[in-house]
Amino acid sequence: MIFLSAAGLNLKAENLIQNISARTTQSLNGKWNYIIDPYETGYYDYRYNAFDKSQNPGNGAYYLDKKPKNASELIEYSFNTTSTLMVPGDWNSQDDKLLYYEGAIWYRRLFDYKKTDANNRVFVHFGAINYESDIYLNGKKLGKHIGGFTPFNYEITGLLKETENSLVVKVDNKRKREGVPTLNTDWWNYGGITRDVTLLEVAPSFIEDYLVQLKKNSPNEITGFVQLNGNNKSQTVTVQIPELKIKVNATADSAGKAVFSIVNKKIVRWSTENPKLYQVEISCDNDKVTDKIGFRNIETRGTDILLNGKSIFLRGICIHEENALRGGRAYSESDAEMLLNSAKELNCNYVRLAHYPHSENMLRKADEMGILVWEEDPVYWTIQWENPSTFENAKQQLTDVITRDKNRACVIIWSMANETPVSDARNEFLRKLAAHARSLDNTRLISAALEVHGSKNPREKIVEDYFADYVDIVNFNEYVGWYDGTPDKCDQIEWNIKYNKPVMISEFGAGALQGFHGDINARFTEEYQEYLYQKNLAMISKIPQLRGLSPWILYDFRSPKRVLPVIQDGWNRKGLIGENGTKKKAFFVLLDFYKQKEKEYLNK
Ligand code: GCB
Repeated sequence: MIFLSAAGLNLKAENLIQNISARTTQSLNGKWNYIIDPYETGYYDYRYNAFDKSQNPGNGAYYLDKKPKNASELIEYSFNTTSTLMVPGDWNSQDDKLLYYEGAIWYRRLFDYKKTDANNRVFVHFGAINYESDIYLNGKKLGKHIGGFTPFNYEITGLLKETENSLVVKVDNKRKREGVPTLNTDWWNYGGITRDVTLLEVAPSFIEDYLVQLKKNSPNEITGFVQLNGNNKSQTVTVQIPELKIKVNATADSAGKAVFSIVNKKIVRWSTENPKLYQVEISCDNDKVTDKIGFRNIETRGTDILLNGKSIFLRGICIHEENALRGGRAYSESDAEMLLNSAKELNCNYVRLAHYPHSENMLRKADEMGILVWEEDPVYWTIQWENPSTFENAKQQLTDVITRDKNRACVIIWSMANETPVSDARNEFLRKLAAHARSLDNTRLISAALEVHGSKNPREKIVEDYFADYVDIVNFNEYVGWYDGTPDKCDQIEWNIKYNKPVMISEFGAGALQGFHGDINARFTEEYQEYLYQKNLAMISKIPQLRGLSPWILYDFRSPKRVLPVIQDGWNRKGLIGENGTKKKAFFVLLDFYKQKEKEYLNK
């Protein structure tokens, strides 16, 4: 989260509030009025100065949400008479003329709010807005947020009225060279308020955040903290897990942080076969939050990945945050269910959530369904490695996803980046990012999707990367048979991977139009894709350290880079399932492979 005040100064981000759904809330989802503003007329005056930095913004500033007081007053916009967009939701799939739109759109929502207690505090929480947003309540700026896939919140206690509050959000999804991600990606740049907007009401001193997880390498010691927010910080907090008869008190320090540790021999650990979640209750004087939390250990030993001490093979698949069947960004519980059910049908025990943090619903569903998860910072391809603000941006997005999901047992891997070109600046960037991730969370594994290199020997494939020394699992993308020859090439490959660490293939794949049939050598047929999967699975099985894979990708997904008429028409066709929900032939090849792998690892 990066905040700029109206004066353009960097301010400390407001701390994220944990577990919104367990609070007293009022949803602001639904219809919001909107104004399309490609020239940012409502943001800049005619000298290109931002209205919200001016002492006297006048009638042109849309965030003031003005109405003419009489017939002669000049106001050249109106939210009251515009059409509406649904929130949450991307704008591209809601209005034909917005399909390719990249620019600014102003959203406005009116609401009434009556507090349940006059002393309480109220926050507005956004699940995600892509990419940059300026937020205003009742004509006052709350802040600016950068980053399209992470949550943020502002306190609005002092600005709130009982009736007719005007919440105005300027959303801008223009791609930027210095952004994270940058200009060039292979996915749709969905704009809008893409996740829930929620008002939450809390006591004057309340539980802002908490961590309740097993200590690294310990099967029976739960450690963590509770962070309080408010004037009365030095309180006693209580953590209870009734099913385990656990009740522990801890006293917060002057900064409001209470740390605790609980040893209990009866903990049933969360696993993919038995995704056990416990009801955890955290309370202080005037606040109580309950959550469902699983406890598990994850570590690597030599070339093995151990879940609760047992060697596992990660039977995975990559997923974009898109619901091809409905069209548009995925965000809801039912979207998460649909995507993860498809992964289950493929006999997956693991998903790679590419290429940015997905909605919290995905993680909560994966926790319930017993699916292990890779989460990824949107450090993709060629971002500006030497730009300090690009680094700060990537670091903040990583901080926010770790803050949000640190209590989810399903999350086992934090991924720093995808297919980034090796250079000194990139190496330093990723090294610092990984060190930061470890400083925030030492219990999970660090990885990144690296690349493969050729050598003078045309049969040899080398995985060698400065950053591989800093990861727990060496993951790499390879496209042998698609961008690199045809599937028969797989038979020739000799792997040269020197690392004594678990190795996984974070991507391989081939495009196929569902229902398009032909020869195994004909590109874009289901048969080509099926053959490529057969050949690739045989090829990667020769890697002795192989402990998992996540082929590219579960569903076909939209990408403006994919322009081939009839075959692509704006879709990346590497899905194992077509945009209509029909499984392609390769789906069943991978399913068979995963059934075998499951058997093979049963008694390890
Ligand atoms: C990749 C990228 C992924 C692309 C995919 C493709 O290596 O990581 O974002 O969509 O290849 O289809 O080319």
